[in-house]
Amino acid sequence: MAKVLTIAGSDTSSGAGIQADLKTFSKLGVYGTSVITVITAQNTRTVMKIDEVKPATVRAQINAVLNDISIDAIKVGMVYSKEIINAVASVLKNVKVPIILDPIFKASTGAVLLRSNAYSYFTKRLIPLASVITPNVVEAEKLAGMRIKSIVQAKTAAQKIAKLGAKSVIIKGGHMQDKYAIDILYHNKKFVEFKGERIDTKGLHGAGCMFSAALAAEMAKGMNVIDATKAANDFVRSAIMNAQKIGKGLSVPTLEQKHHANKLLADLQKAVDELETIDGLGMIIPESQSNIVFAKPDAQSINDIAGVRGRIVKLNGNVKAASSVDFGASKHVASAILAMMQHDRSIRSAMNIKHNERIVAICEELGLKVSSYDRRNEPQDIKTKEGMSVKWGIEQAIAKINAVPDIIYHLGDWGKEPMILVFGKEPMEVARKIVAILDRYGKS
Ligand code: PXL
Repeated sequence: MAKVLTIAGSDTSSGAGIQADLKTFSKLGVYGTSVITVITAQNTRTVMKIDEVKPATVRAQINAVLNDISIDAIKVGMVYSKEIINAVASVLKNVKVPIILDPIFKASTGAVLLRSNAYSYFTKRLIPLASVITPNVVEAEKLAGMRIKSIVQAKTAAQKIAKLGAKSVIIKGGHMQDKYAIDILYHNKKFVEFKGERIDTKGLHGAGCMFSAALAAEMAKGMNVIDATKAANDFVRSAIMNAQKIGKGLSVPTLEQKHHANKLLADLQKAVDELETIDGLGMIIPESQSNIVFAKPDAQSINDIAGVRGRIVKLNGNVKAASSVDFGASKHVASAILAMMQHDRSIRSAMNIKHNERIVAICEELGLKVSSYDRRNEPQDIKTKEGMSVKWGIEQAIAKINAVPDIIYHLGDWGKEPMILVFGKEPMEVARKIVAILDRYGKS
């Protein structure tokens, strides 16, 4: 496993600093180690106190890691004082692995994070050790001693910063257009531009730390600086899109729940894409069309369950998603999975298909556990309650075989089309079951 070291400050709110770095490493599948340079007392509103770790202790921490663990890349974040800079530089000057230097001058909340008398030490002792330096526009303006208002100026600034001794320079958001932000990478005397949808990082704390941490992680895995920049950009973009208000002040980019939510949507979309490629799938889609759903592990309501907006519809014998996947996009199939999850939390995905006796027989031939319920037995008081019918039916079907089935069908009722529900742990498993069913059905 690739191993990374971050040398940075502690942020009590975990939006930036050591805590953000370690979370980033973990998300990107590298092993993270950490050396703490300063302890900040801060939250999402303000930095209240900065306490320096003794320079000898900073040096000892770095040596403790490097003397034991074979580190593949090092990120340097907040260093604060000339004493700490000297301690860090004295050890890192003998190191051969890529060093990613993230200039940290000022907090988004305004606090000074590099003492003014330490600035010359930062440029003279640390920048020459950097494989990559990652300033934002404001930091790049200070380092290059010029204003940056255009792409041309950003490129000039990158060249000036490279002259301070960094091998590669990335100026983040080097040029802002209405819709796009352009990062400039200056590498081997050439420029590479990364044009992305403009994402507003105003009112955000910690995105820069995550970017340099992600860059270090990707380079530790062996990626070149161009690919690593692209990957780090994508990673931070997703963290920023998931930014949440954790406290009362600035939002922080998050890699937690909402990122999982995105992963869940992506997994569902993948299964939908797969279903769209299956020839003849339209054959087993009911008149009222289909949906496939995927529930969050702790789903409590249909808003915690993703489905295809506008359903999956028949098109020329195949199927097509009417729109994208989203939470709360399904009512019926989502209600079914909610009821199912009351009995088995691991069954989180389902899709409805057309009912006929042949399809039920095929499910049994395939060894799937099949159960059913009869809508005509549904009590009147349940029929009139929105969303209760499906729940009642699932309960009936589970009780009938005293187990959690793979397949539940019902034969319909006045105005209700007969239907089969295919269940699974995740959407790809459901898609595989559907493919197996169709395979036999198409041959019969
Ligand atoms: O976001 C810059 C940053 C980096 N490192 C530490 C910080 C901050 C911002 O407050 O506290 C430790």
